[in-house]
Amino acid sequence: MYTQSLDIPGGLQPVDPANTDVSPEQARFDAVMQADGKIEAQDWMPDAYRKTLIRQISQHAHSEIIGMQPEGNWISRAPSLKRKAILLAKVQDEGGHGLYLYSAAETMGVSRDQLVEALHAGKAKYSSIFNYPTPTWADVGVIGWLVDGAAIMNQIPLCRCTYGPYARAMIRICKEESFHQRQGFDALLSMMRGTQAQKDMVQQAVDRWWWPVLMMFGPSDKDSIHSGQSFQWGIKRISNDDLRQKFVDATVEQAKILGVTLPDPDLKWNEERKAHDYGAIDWEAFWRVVNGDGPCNKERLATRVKAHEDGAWVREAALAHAAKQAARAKKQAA
Ligand code: FAQ
Repeated sequence: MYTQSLDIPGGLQPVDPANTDVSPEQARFDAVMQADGKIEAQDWMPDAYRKTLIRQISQHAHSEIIGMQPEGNWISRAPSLKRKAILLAKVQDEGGHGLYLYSAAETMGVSRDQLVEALHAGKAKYSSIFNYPTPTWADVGVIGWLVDGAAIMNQIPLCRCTYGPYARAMIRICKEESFHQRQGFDALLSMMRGTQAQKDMVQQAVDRWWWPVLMMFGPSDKDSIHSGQSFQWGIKRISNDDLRQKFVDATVEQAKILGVTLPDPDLKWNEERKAHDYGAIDWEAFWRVVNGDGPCNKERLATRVKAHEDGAWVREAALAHAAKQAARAKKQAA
């Protein structure tokens, strides 16, 4: 059965085998939902289920691809060979995540070209968090620690999503995100054991990223438009606010080990709730960034479009090679 922390009007209705109003396909789908099973690519599914998953998976894929930019910016300037090798591997992993996720979306009947076109035309969303700059090396460490940390918190429950291809992609992605989070924390720990200037640099980066990271989990539950339906379909398992709370509680302890201050005067342990209270999130700022007016939205999109255009020759060469191979195979078979 579903575990859900949102109050869904009507809740999940039991499947009634005597109900002949629904098609056999719908009845099978409902039974899979009821049993908390998996829907696979070849299975019938309601259009709205398909649409919501294409929306979420493609936004997620775009986030991974655009998300390569803030850290990619530092590959040529990493402070040592070791940090450079780690960062290179991490950024490549994010590119790989984007590819698994585009493949998962393609199993639902949409082409990668369509998805990429929507991104490049500014019609598709990607995570707000990747529209902020990385002015120092400490920002790279903070992305690993906090952004990947938030991503793991949000993505672990997605490993149990009812859509099989997405759930399986998420298992591998989460394993890699775990390495990403650890490497960020490790880089920051080294800096916090260094000079005062290094410590200040880390604190300033934490100050820059803390609030945008809390926004990554999406609008508060009362304003989340998709959560109710996504819970019913077993796509979402834990609400935006509950995940945000889990993240805050886990991060406070890690910040103590690092020796940094989280920039929120209202952040304090609430003994009654057995959780931390935290200050108000500036949702207007969040929506401004989501709607294209963040510090780096234009730059991120322009960089992505240029990279795609510069890579046109690679795609053309791959297609020409594939056509040649197919013609050769056909000739041999004749
Ligand atoms: N940014 O009704 P809800 C990463 C939109 S990957 C922009 O609550 P839902 C790895 C939402 O799309 C990070 N838009 O929506 C990495 C919807 O708009 P729509 C990405 C946002 O889907 C690390 C509207 O607001 N992770 O970090 C955001 O139920 C380092 C209403 O919201 C995923 O995509 C936002 N932050 O819940 C890579 C995980 N939040 O579509 C490189 C999968 C909400 O109606 C470096 N996605 N919106 O136009 C999810 O879990 C969900 O889609 C949520 C949103 C939780 C993000």
